[in-house]
Amino acid sequence: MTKTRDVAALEQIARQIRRDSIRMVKQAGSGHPGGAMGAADIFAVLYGSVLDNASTTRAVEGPDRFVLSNGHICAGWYSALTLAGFFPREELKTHRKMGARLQGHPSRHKFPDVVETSSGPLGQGLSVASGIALGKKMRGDAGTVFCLTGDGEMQEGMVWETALTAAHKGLANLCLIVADNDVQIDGPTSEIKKVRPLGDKFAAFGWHVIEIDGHDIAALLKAFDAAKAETARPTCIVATTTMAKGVAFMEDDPKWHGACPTDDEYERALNELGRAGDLEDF
Ligand SMILES: Cc1ncc(C[n+]2csc(CCOP(=O)(O)OP(=O)(O)O)c2C)c(N)n1
Repeated sequence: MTKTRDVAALEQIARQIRRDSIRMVKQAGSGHPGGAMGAADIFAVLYGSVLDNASTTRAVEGPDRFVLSNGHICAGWYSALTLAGFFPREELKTHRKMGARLQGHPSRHKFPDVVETSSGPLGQGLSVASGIALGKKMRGDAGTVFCLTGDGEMQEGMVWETALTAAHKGLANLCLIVADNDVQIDGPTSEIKKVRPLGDKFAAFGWHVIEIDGHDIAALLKAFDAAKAETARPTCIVATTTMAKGVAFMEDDPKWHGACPTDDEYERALNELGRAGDLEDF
């Protein structure tokens, strides 16, 4: 895929990621469509435009690097990786199958070419990303390390230890994106254990904070530009998202954190996302 800053083209990539996520969960009979669809615009902008990784066939080689910390939303990430050409799209149908490279939670052992660190246990990815960023800084290597987390994930104490460390070390080459949909597995994050306001918290920890609508492609492009231009502090992009964005009956319903659609729901979801331009190749 040629990198682009064209908003319409990136929106089309995001739509494909949403369709792929639903298809992958349906084919597996289980999985996590909501977070994957909610982060589709973030994945589309990262892989369709921002990440400097076109010079390698191994996504873990960079110079830019990406760590998916909220591993349960990997259907959307795997889709973005195929669109960026890192493995064949037909492999998407192996998602969550025994022995497959595309495990239901990303496995570094199964797929070392693209998975920086196995994820599923929440809270750990930012530590790994900041370690990679620190190594890069010490070697004087170019590139930015991006890490995606959920908002419920911010309840993990390890995240805040890393927030302290990354600011202390001045890791300007680290960019955290929080997909803040105010939904976690059991209900609204704000009712279970609130984490907002995330921007104020990261600013207090000494981070460069950018708060945006996580479905606004132009705002995402601008935010990633600002993160790459930052020279002193790590950046936290607080991206407000809607769980299962794009399909009205699924949106904002914690049920779709981890559920497989019925045949009827599946058809309705794909119809609402629209079939125009659908690659339909797996
Ligand atoms: C350490 C840890 N505790 C609990 C879980 C179980 N779990 C998986 S996803 C999830 C909810 C996370 O919420 P959020 O980060 O907001 O993700 P979203 O629901 O938006 O996809 C939980 C509690 C886990 N994977 N790891």
